Formats: sequence, C-alpha cells, structure tokens
Amino acid sequence: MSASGFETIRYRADGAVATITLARPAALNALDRTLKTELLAAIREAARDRAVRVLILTGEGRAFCAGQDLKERFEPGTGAIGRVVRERYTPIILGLRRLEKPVIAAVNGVAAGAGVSLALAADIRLAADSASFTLAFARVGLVPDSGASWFLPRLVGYARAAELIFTTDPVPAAEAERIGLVNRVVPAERLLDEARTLASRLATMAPLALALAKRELGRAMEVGLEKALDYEASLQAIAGRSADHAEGLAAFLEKRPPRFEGH
Ligand code: T3D
Repeated sequence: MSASGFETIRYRADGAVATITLARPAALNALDRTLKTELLAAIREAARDRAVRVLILTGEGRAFCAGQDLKERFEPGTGAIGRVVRERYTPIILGLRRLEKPVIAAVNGVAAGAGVSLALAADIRLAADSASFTLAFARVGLVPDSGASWFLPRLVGYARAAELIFTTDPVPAAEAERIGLVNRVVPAERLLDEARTLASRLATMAPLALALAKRELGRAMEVGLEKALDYEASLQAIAGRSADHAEGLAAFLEKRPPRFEGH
C-alpha cells in the first residue's frame, strides 16, 4: 500500500485500486489552488503507477466537492477566471478522461459547481443516498465549466441539462439515479465498500481492453457511426494482438478464470 503526503487530498494506492479523497471538509472540499494542484498530481500518479488499475474519487466529510473555493476569489493573485479554468481545471478533467484506467466517482455528499463536473468526468458514478448535485454556476453569475456543459446533456438529455443549469435546483440522489446522472445509489455507510468492490472487480479485467474501451467510448461521443466503427476496428486490432487476449482465450478453453497482466 502506498500513500502520498498531500495537504488537501489523500492519495492511497492499495494494490490495484487507488483512491483520491478530497480532504478540505470544513470547506466542503471546495477546490482551492492547492487542492487543484494536488488533485492533478494524484491523477498523474495513478496514471504512472502500473500497479494501479482503477481509480476511485471521493470526498471527506459530508460533501463530495462544493466546486471552486469562492472565498479564494477575494484573495489577491487568484488569477483571471478564464485562465484558471483553462490552466487549472481543464488538465484535471482531461487527466480523468484520458486516464487509461476506469475512474469511479463515489459521491458521498453534496456536489456543486465544478464539484459536479469532477463527478461527471468519472466513467462511473456511485452516489450515497445522502448525495445531491447542484449545477450552482449561475447562482454566482457563472456558466458551467470543467466539462459540465458537455457531459450533462450527454447523460441526461438537453432539456434536463438546461433546466438543471438554468434553475440550479439541487438533484437529490434518487432523482439523479432516475435521470441517469449516476449509475446507482447506495446507503451512505456502504458507499466506499461498494466502490471498492466494483473497483476490485474491474481490476481483474484485462487492463488494456478496458483502456481501449474507454478510448472508444470517448471517441463515440464525438463522431458518427462510420468513424466509430472504423475506430473500433483499429483498437480491436491492438487488443487482438495482446497477451491478455491470448490469456482470455486460453482461460476460456481451459474453463478457468483469466489472469490478466495488462499487455
Ligand atoms: O476560478 C473560478 O471561479 C472558476 C471556476 C468556477 C467553477 C465553480 O465551481 S462555480 C460554483 C462554485 N460553488 C458554488 O457556488 C457552491 C457554493 N456552496 C453552496 O452553495 C453551499 O455551500 C452548498 C449547497 C454546497 C452546501 O450548502 P450547506 O448549507 O450544506 O453548507 P454551507 O453552510 O453553505 O457550507 C459549509 C461551509 O463550507 C461554510 O463555511 P463556514 O461559513 O462554516 O466557514 C461555507 O462557506 C463553506 N463552503 C461551501 N461551499 C464553498 C465553501 N467555501 C468556499 N467555497 C465554496 N464553494
């Protein structure tokens, strides 16, 4: 097991599963400068560590993440918003999406503003029954950022996305599940266990196949069917040459569970 010395997050790699816990509970894990820097560093660490096959993202205390630290905006030298979004938020969102490992958001409580964006950038969202999602941007006179305007309509449809963004009404966990904003809701006290169980399951799958499947899904959201078919064929050519594919076939014939090595 490995853990790194961050101030505002905890990063823990336990076998094949790494967990990033946003850890500024007194500020509902709002994203200040340090947290953004450390979050990106931890995502990069998960990418670098070949032993890590799945990443869980969660929050400490009663919140998942309340978005940008609004108090920091009153401090000198915070930087123009457009630049902060481009230089600090965009790399985090792309870091999660380009991570060639499944990312599970274990949404333990309230998520607001860019905190929702973080959850949306994960591949799979599990939510505690106490969680809620607020597209809070307009409350402070801002527009959705960090991918919220891209992810949300793809998950819940244009009209629902527009309503949630325009009204900023909180979406309770059960409603989030009903509209497809989260994969499923679990009792708060079981959230991390459920996330770890799912992560451990995914960690037994062929890592290269999951990495390529994640790439395929990302591409499929942007291109038409013909291009998606072509992309699938070229990634299948890569997967088909892998040792994991050979192992999967052998395990099938020998009627035993496969042991995937990730190459
Ligand atoms: O650089 C940029 O600005 C660009 C990026 C922008 C992207 C964004 O994320 S914009 C949207 C920012 N987030 C919000 O607008 C949400 C603000 N927070 C809230 O609306 C509410 O706190 C919640 C709905 C999340 C939770 O409400 P509640 O009643 O459960 O808790 P609370 O009492 O409001 O908050 C508890 C503490 O957390 C409180 O601190 P205190 O007064 O006890 O010392 C509160 O100030 C603090 N807190 C909550 N959210 C933030 C925060 N501190 C700093 N920044 C926050 N975003």
